[in-house]
Amino acid sequence: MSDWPILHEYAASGNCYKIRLTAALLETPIERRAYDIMKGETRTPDFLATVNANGRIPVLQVGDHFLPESNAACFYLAEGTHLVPHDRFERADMLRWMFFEQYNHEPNVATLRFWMRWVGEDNFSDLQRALVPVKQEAGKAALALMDEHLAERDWLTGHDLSLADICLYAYTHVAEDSGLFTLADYPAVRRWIERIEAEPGFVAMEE
Ligand SMILES: N[C@@H](CCC(=O)N[C@@H](CS)C(=O)NCC(=O)O)C(=O)O
Repeated sequence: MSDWPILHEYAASGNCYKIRLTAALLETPIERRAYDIMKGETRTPDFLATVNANGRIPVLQVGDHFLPESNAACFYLAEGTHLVPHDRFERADMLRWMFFEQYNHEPNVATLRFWMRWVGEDNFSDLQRALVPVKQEAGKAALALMDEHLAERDWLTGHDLSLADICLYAYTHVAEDSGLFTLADYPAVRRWIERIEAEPGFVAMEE
């Protein structure tokens, strides 16, 4: 086993991508192990017993330790670097946006991307069909809140790029994949996306 952290992942997942992007921006080498979530490879008894009892990727493996939850993995890689603000309030504010991502943004913007592109409308359950407009409305609210905030500043917190930007970029820049969001409605978000993509070391998401 190498000394590098190992990312257990599914390449098209934004939650996995945000960890690869953090590692790339920090020039931190990581190994990658692929699982096909469409074939239930994160639900096998072996995966549940050894990698993540919650049956999901991403998981960052550090030696014998396994760290599920994408934003925790980003934090593990970035602590002590320029991607985590030194100022105490800004550091907490960065976490605020990372919690916002997991509560207000990802369950709507990312879930609709997965439902529309991977599951397919023809295969929706009644519950999924009923939830689409609810999640679309909530996703729009999350994007509008980001847009309003970014209209007056370059980065979500402080004066520089931080994990808050990386974690929210992951699913924001592909929000249109679901066909249910239009990024042109959020001009400040679009300019922020361009700023992130111009960062030295930036790597694009993989399909
Ligand atoms: N809150 C978790 C979400 C993890 C998650 O939902 N992973 C999805 C892919 S993005 C997954 O593993 N799905 C496969 C499954 O649930 O079986 C994180 O941020 O890492």
